[in-house]
Amino acid sequence: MKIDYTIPVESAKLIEIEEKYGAHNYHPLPVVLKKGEGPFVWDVEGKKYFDFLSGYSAVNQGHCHPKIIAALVEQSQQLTLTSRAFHSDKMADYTAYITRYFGYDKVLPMNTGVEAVETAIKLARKWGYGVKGVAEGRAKIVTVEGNFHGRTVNVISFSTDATARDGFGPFVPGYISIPYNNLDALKAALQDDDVVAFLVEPIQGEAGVFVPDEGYLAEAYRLCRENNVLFIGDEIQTGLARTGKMLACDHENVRPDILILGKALSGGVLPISAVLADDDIMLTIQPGEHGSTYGGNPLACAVAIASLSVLKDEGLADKAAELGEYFRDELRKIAHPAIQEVRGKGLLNAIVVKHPNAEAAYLLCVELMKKGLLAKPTHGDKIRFAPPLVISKEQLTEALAIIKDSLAVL
Ligand code: IF1
Repeated sequence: MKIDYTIPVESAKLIEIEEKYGAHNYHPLPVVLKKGEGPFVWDVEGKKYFDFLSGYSAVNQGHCHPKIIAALVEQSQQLTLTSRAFHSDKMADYTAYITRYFGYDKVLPMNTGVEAVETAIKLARKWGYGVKGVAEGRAKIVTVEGNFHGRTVNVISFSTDATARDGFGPFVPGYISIPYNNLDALKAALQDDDVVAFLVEPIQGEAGVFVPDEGYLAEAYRLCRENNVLFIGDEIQTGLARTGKMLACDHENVRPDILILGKALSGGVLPISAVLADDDIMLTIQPGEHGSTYGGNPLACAVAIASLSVLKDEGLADKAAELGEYFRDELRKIAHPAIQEVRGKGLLNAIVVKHPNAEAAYLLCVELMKKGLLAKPTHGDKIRFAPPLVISKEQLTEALAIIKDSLAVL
C-alpha cells in the first residue's frame, strides 16, 4: 500500500520551511494546524479535524477552553513572573487550592512533566537518606520496563526504549528495572534495603496504553508500604480525568506517596507540572536545594486553578468513563481483522493493528487524517485514540464512523 495523499500547497510550503530551519527530532503527520477549539483543530487550508491525540492528553479540557484562556489573559495583564525569590498572591491561592483538591500537605510547582519527575526522584532520594536511613549515594529506585517518564539524561537512564536512550550515555546509576504488571518481580526488588521508591505509570501511555491487571496498583502500593518504600505515581498522562477518574490511581483507591502531574494541569495552554506529597517527604528539600525560574509563576498558578476547576465543573472524569466504555464497545463491534485488540480506560484508548504491512498503522493514520481525524501510531503497530474529554457522544459517534470507514484501506 502506498500512501495515497498529496499535501496541500500551503501546508507543503510551511512543512518545507520547518524542515529547513527546525530540528528533526519529530516526524509529524503531514498536516499543519492553525486553530483549535474544543475537540477540533483546523489546518492552514481550513480543513477541520477531530483531535484524537489531545497534545498527548494535555488538552483534556478541549482546545482553548474559554475559562482557561480568560484566566491566562487576565493574569498576563497583571503579573506573569516574579521568580521564587519573592512571594506572589497567586502562589498562595494555587498552593492552597491544589493541595486541597488532591488531599496532600504540600505542592512543589515545576514546568514540564519531566522536571516534575526529576523533582520526585530527588525528593525520594532525600527522603531515603534523611528519613529511611539509606547510606548517602546508595539510594535505588525501582522502575518498570516500557516506561515513559520524559527525556532528560537521568530519566532516560531507566528507559527500556532504545530509540529514547541510544547515543545519549553515559547514564545515571541507581535504578532497578523490572517487568510492568509483575508483582513477584516488584516483591523481589523491594527486598533491597537501599530501595527508596517505586516509580510507575498507572497505565503505560507511550507503550501503547498498557492497562495493568486489576489490583496491580493496590498490591504494588501495599508492597511498598510493607517495605518502607515510597510509591511514586506518574499521572502526567493518566491523571486529570483522562481515564474516567480524577487520577488513574483512584480506580484502585491508591494514594501515591508522591503524585506527579503535568500536561492537562494547564489545559494545553502552557507548560505546568506539579509534585504533591505530605510534609514528611516534601520538607526533606530545604530552601535553596531545588527550584526553577518559572516554577510556580503567577501566570501558571492562575491557569492551573482554572484548568483544575473546569475538570470538576464539567464533570469530565465521569464523562470520560461513560464515553470511554461506549467508544471501546463500538470499536470492538467493528470487528475488522486488522484490529487485533482494543484497550484502555476512560478516554485513553488504543488499538493494536495486525497487518502484514509494518506501515499499516501509519497508513491508517494518514487515511484517518484524510477523513478528518488526527491520531498517531505509537511503537509501530498501536494507535492511541485520546480525544479531549469535552467531546460529545454525537461527535464521538461521528469519529467512530470515520475510523470504521478508514479501516477499508487495510
Ligand atoms: C515526547 C510519549 C506520551 C509522559 C509521562 C512524563 C512525561 C510524559 C507519563 C514527560 C510525556 C509526552 C512527551 C512527548 C510525547 C508524549 C508521550 F510518547 F513521549 F511517551 F504522552 F506518551 N510522564 N509524554 O507521558 O513530560 O516533559 O514531555 O512535559 O517527548 O515525544 P514532558
